Amino acid sequence: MEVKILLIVVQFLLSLSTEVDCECSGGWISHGSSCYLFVHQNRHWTAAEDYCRNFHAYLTNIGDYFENQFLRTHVNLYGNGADFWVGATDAMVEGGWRWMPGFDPIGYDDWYPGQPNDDYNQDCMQLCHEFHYHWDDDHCEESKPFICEKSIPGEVIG
Ligand SMILES: [Ca+2]
Ligand SMILES: [Ca+2]
Ligand SMILES: [Ca+2]
Repeated sequence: MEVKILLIVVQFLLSLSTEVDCECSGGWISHGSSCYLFVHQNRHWTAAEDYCRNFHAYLTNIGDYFENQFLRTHVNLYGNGADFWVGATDAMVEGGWRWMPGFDPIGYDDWYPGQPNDDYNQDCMQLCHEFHYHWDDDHCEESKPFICEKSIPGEVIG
């Protein structure tokens, strides 16, 4: 019962943050200085990146704790138990994780304990359901849902 009430409160807060937003177009959700699209279609990592680019967006870059918590809360409520691709890869240099497309090194991080483990060459980052949506590396050619992000015009990319 208490969990149910908590979920209702969280959903209410999420709906508030959506309602006050005048910047994001239909289907996109506002948080901070960005708009996010949670795409419930299975694509491999590169195809997911292409999909986001079609919207002048990119696979989400997670810059801080608050952005991470926003994304984790959302997929926890609405993710249907799926894993979600996000925008970092170490395909160029093993262990040299970068946010695409800007090649920005990872600052804040939220890897699940023991990850990234590069298990049989895992080079793409996901929010992993099994790991309570903390970060994990997985095989880029696997198909799964993903999250696009674009910065609100006039604001700095975060
Ligand atoms: Ca971001
Ligand atoms: Ca790797
Ligand atoms: Ca892994």
